[in-house]
Amino acid sequence: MDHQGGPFTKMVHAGQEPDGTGAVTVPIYQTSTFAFPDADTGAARFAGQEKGFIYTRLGNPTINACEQCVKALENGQFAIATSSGMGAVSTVYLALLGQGQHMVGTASLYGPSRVLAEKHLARFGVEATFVDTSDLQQVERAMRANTKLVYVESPSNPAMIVTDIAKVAAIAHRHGALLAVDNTFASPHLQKPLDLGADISLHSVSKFLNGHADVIGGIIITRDPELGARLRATMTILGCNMDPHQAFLVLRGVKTLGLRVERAQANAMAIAQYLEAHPKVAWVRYVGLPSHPQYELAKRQMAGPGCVLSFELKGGIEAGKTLMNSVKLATLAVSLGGVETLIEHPASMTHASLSREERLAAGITDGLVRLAVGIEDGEDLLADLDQALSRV
Ligand code: LCS
Repeated sequence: MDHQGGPFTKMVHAGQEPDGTGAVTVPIYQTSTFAFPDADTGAARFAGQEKGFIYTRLGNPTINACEQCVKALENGQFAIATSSGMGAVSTVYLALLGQGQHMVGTASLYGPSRVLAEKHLARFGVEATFVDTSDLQQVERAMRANTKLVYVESPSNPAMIVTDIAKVAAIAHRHGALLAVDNTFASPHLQKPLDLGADISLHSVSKFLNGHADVIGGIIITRDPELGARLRATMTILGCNMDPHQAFLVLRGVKTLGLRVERAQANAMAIAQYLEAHPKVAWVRYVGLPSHPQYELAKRQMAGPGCVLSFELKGGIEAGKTLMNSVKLATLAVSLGGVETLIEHPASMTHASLSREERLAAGITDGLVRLAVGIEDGEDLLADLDQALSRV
């Protein structure tokens, strides 16, 4: 029942059968620990010989339902929910990398995902090389004998670079490495990395999966039992578990994932076309525009171009600031993937932790503005941008 049906059916039902009470909505099991019927059962649960809950950091029915649902959306076998997207990234890195080992990543990653590798894991002897993963030759050249992980964000935040997941999976596997894909920007509705050959897919659930800008969370999905067990063991020892209340909100948000993404995507397409034709706009980077360098690849790999775009005004960062200060409907805030439209400046906000050289190499120019389009009326969003651009 769980894993059958189309994507919209799975969003509403997967992992969410009524429990013994008949509750139609999965209840919030707000408990830290679970009573054992007797000592032998407690011991058997700890030994993994008997199924059953023990302690919420290790598992909980509400969190479990959230994991089952998202896992079904990406055709995975195992899912591990985490306290945040960074909790998911940390779990993947720490589960797969050790002293003397190396990872290759997308240069234009979400800033902290890169900083975690380059500045923190480096202290423990892990090496990292960040390249433009849309260029397969750069990926191939970066691989070393000790490369254990290739870590791709596609589309990438905020340069919207698209990486060929199937081809990078083949490179990684040929070198004995695993491929993890941060699928946050596409969401499970538009891209299924495991179907394309990735070993791991992960998300900041704070974005599209939850969708209402009221939860921080993350999730990791895989098909491999050994990998699933290793990732879960790492998450529980790090202690970056999702909370039952978070899981309840995410389950509620996921029910409308497809509806939200499809509507926001239609708005994003209209805005991208409007901006590309505007005389004050220098360039627009949107996966759905034929001007995007990986437009054809994205059409093959994704079910749609998504809801986020970046652009730069001819007047550079000063013009961009005027625009960001002049919008009235769009909100000046970081994050994305919610029902509301958000606008931000990556160089001074989400990607300020990278050096200017690193940002430029990753395609994040000083004047780049990121627009995460929501589900408002498209005409209202266009009118808002139009009045803001008239002030530039
Ligand atoms: N991966 C991607 C692609 C992200 O965009 C983010 C957050 C994370 C991981 C981390 O997730 P978190 O821990 O925040 O749940 N991206 C943000 C952004 O672009 N603006 O604010 C946060």
